[in-house]
Amino acid sequence: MQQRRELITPIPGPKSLALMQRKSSAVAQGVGTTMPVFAVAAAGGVLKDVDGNTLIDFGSGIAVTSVGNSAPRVVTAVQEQVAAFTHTCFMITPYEGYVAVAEQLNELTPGDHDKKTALFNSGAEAVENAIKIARSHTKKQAVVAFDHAYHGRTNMTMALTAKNMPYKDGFGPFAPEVYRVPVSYPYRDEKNMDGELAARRAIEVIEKQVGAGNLAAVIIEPIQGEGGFIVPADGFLPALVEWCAANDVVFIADEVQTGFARTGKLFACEHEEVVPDIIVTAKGVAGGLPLAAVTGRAEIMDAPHIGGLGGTYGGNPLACAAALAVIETIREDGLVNRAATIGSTMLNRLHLLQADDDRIGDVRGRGAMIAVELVKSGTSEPDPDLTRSTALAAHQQGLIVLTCGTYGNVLRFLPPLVMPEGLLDEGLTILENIFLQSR
Ligand code: PLZ
Repeated sequence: MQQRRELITPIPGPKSLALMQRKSSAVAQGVGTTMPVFAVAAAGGVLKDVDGNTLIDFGSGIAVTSVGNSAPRVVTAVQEQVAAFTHTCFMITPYEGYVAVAEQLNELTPGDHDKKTALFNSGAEAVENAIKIARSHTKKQAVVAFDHAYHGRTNMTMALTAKNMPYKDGFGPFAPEVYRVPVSYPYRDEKNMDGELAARRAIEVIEKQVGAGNLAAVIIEPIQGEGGFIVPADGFLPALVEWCAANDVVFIADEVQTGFARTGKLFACEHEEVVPDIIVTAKGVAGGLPLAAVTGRAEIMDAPHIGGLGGTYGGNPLACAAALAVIETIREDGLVNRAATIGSTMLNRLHLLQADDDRIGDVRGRGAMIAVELVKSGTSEPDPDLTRSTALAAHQQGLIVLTCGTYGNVLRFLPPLVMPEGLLDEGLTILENIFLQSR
């Protein structure tokens, strides 16, 4: 596919608008739309719509197509698998692909201890299972999650998720025995709040309000995703891991958004040499096919009885074939380093922009997971309106960007790691011009 932005109609174009009308009539409105543009093809750094426009993709379908859409090795692997067999159910008659993915995950995830893996379909389903496993292992029930956390839309994961609108409103009651504690949010914490102090603040709440004797697991995104691309202060994650280890509490890293080379390491935990007891992965693992995994210490993973874990489709053979191709692509094409380079380019350009524009309160992130937090000029008061209007202007110019954040004031950038340098620069220039023009 041609790696070039090309707009031949307004965005959205007439065919997209017509399809949006059909969508509105046929699809439940609860399933929202960030950008009313219907896709027909995507590859490398671009996505083509039904009207023939080609857009630059700074979203990767929310950090999923890290190896690029329809990446060549993924296409071949899935085509071979789809012609061989599409499903047997791994719990009925197993197949090698599932085992091979488990072996790879056991090998590649942080820590050199014995590990085991179980596969599922979605990030939320994997998080649910991580909690089941931690409870089974510890024989305890409480779970601690953090302010600004996002873990999914199922009942347990809604309980773990912090933000009410749009994820939880009206959908309760939520799973019990979930407790929320403060995270480290360097931009909004008091200035003296370093990582260790922030960890102590969280641990004090845990000890006072939950009690280690009741606590099965602490779950955290090493960089919070939907909550606003919040990178905790150095030392925060290691201090939590240490406390968990000393208190028979399973430390679960939710790397659904940060995993698989996204942050310039294979896993975001590696930035601080954090070794989680359980790591949850999804999204980037299978290049767009639905796959998720729970990988952890063998003795923890083997706590549930035989038959206690599973699901009809978990570790579907097409998704497993895709995952093996993704892992090969990341390794062979050096995508971990590529993510780090994308990160330096984005951070440099955005810091320059911030120096001239005091509505950009913070520039943060790691690798190809970068965001700007937008505020009212010269304050730290969130500006969700500016965030919305900036994203809309980008969309109209053929640049796919997403927003996030508890206050709806974070513009986030998640380009595929195969984004050509020229398109990365062009996307950043579009953003710079939007900020210049809206001043
Ligand atoms: N954990 C850290 O980022 C999914 C959600 C989009 P599923 N994030 C995108 C939306 O509005 O639904 C996510 C995540 C983290 C878990 C999940 C859940 O993964 O595959 O969407 O279930």
